[in-house]
Amino acid sequence: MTEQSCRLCKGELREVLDLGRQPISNAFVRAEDAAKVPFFRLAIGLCNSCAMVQQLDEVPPNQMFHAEYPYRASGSALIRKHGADVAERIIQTCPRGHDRFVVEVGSNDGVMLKRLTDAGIRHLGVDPAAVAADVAQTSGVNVWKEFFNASTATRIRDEHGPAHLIYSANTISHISYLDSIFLGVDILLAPDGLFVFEDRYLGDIVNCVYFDQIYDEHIYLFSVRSVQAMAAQFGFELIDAEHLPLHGGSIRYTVARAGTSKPTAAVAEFLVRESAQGLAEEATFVEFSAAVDHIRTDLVSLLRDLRADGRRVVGYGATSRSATVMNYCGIGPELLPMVCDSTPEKQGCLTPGTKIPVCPPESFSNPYPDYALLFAWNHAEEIMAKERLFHESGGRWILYAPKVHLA
Ligand code: JHZ
Ligand code: ZN
Repeated sequence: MTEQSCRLCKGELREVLDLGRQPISNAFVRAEDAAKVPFFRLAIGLCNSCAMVQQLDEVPPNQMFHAEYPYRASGSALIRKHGADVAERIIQTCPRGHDRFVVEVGSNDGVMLKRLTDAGIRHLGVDPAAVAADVAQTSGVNVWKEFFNASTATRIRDEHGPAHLIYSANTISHISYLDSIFLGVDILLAPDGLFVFEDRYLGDIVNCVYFDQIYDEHIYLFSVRSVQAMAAQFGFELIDAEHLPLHGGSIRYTVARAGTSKPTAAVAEFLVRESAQGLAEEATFVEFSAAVDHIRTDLVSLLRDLRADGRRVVGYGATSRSATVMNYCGIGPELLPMVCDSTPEKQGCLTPGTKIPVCPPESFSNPYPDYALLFAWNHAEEIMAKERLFHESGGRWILYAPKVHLA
């Protein structure tokens, strides 16, 4: 089904980019199941009223976020540090002697909640990715293996009382039914509680042509303006926005019940910058689309030239984002015979749609290829340090945003 109107404010949605037919981005399956991976149309639209950028079509949530969902937040040192920093901040701001209750929506393998568990803070993670939740539970984290919504929120409140903080990283923008999410927050949150969520930032996506941030799971591409409108629509208020360098640029949004806190100057400053950047204008996305098209032309011709020269090129990081790049550009095993990835759940499987074998990182150095296409560019520092010998022995990294270039 294609949406004609904004899921949030019912304003008119204008299509601004079509990335074609795409598979479920995290459908890493064995060869015998590769033909069964479902496809959908990946296109985004801009709401001419609240400026929310969102997908026109959507994949049913349980096709994406099921028990075997393979992403593991703890797979990167950067994310482990981030989880620890967030937990530390929560611990520091918990008034002594107060019984605080923290709920995390999309707690994955417990990368953040583990720290709260160790600090003795009352908490609950909610995540339908049961196998990842098992990892969290093994380290003592409390998790409900469910989707968060108004009904889950009611049951959590009945069992545990109100939450003082509802935190979420890289999850809220993944949920199409945000009315039920905000209703759940309204039910669960204490009167002076805060709803804090972090998500990829549209401003960085547009600025750096991170078109691979567009895939099935990212139903919405948030901006400060659109989140402010969304919060207001559900009786809440955006009171702070903080830019984070994670995932190529994210924002931590702090939302409170309307009228309970004064918004910081940062919110107004972001709105001014977003308006200068044209984040609510179709013309901005016309330019963005042209840049995306350019990347496809340059990347495919580079890979073809290297193949013609007899060079060996492999992919690094079977990210969700790589599904968009490979399927949009038509990069299959003939151009990229393998993709290395440290996630055991992805190894031995094929990349969705393009059917490239995913191999453990040990295959990378055995022997080193001539070039490596870095899909996990958000972990470039960590990966390049780990694979220092590759570069030292003459190998080159291929990056594709904002333009195709070598490093
Ligand atoms: P990474 C997922 O996106 C899905 P993905 C989700 N939609 C989202 O928003 C973000 O996470 C938060 C591998 N790797 O983190 C592991 C190595 O091989 O960019 C991962 O498969 N070696 C919820 O999938 C991939 O790269 C390494 O040294 O785009 C990175 O995936 C490191 C550090 C990673 O998320
Ligand atoms: Zn709207």
